[in-house]
Amino acid sequence: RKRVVSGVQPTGSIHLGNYLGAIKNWIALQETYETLFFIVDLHAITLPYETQQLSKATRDTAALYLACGIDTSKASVFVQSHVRAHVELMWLLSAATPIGWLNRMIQFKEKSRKAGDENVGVALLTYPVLMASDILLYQSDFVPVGEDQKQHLELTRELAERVNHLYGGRKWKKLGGRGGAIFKVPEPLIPPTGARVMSLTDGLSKMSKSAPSDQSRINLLDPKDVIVNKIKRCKTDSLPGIEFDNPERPECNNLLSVYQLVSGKTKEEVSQECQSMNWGTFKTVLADALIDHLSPIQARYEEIVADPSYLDRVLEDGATKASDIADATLNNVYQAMGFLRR
Ligand code: AQP
Repeated sequence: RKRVVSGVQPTGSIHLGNYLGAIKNWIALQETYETLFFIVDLHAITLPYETQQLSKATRDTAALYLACGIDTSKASVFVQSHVRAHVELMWLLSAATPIGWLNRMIQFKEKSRKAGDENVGVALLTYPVLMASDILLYQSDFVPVGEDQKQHLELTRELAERVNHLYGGRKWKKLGGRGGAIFKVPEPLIPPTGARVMSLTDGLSKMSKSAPSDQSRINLLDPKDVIVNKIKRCKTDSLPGIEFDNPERPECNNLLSVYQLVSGKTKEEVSQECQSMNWGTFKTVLADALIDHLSPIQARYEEIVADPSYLDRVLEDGATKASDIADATLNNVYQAMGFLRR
């Protein structure tokens, strides 16, 4: 079976964007592909973070993966830092990564411009090399990517080809290796449209864990009254009716898309149902649909966290399975790069 890997950073509470844009799609992927889903804690330290929060956020994220429907009989779930090969391969890959490639990354440019050179760690620059390591270690065939990660995946592909060219093939064979490509070159898996969820307070910026205002997002673990309140207070407009795809009404399009995704209805059904509603009525319908969709996830989450040893076992098993694959790739890379074997 073809292999797919993906992960979410434990940088805060998992919100509706992470769920509808990533985790919910994984549930379908685990039926078709061999899947590895990890919590990318090593990426979570690239910007200033709370040391007191990291391990809790990591466990909570893992528990939410399971609560949302990731099935450990089908997928491996693990914590990135528990598989040491990620960091090791990253160093080896760094040696083959031109600095120019990293300097061109839009996310680096944006984030470093905001914080200033003296305030950002080198890890913000080298983040895409760690991401390449996350993907290439598992010889992944496909990687689900949102718009903002496309450039990083392209770098991963170029890096895989460069390493295959620099160290693979006959050169590797001469060193006693199998020869051929060291890494599989992964393809992007573009998620279904409409899965980019925007902020509740600004329909033009994406819903994000790190946005300062909690009012801007629905967290998967928000209690019912908080969901009702956030939807009541979210940004709207004064135009009549509720409609998709009107560029003048980004908030309206966003909330309608969210309603479509959580209700499981088609775009046409939702259009028909909501076109003549006023904001008050639509907000009640949306809040109810959100609560109906999230309540079972929240109930499963509570069950999972009530038994910490269960989660420990899941993460332990996941890390063992992942390490088997990762170590095989890492050993090949050491060999192909000419290192003395232990
Ligand atoms: N608003 C969103 N709509 C759709 N998909 C989203 N994702 C994130 N926000 C939205 C998807 O969630 C996955 C995990 O993202 P991440 O944790 O690696 O980091 P991110 O994309 O930077 O997510 P956040 O929530 O905005 O975190 P912070 O604030 O820490 O940067 C990815 O697949 C992403 O596409």
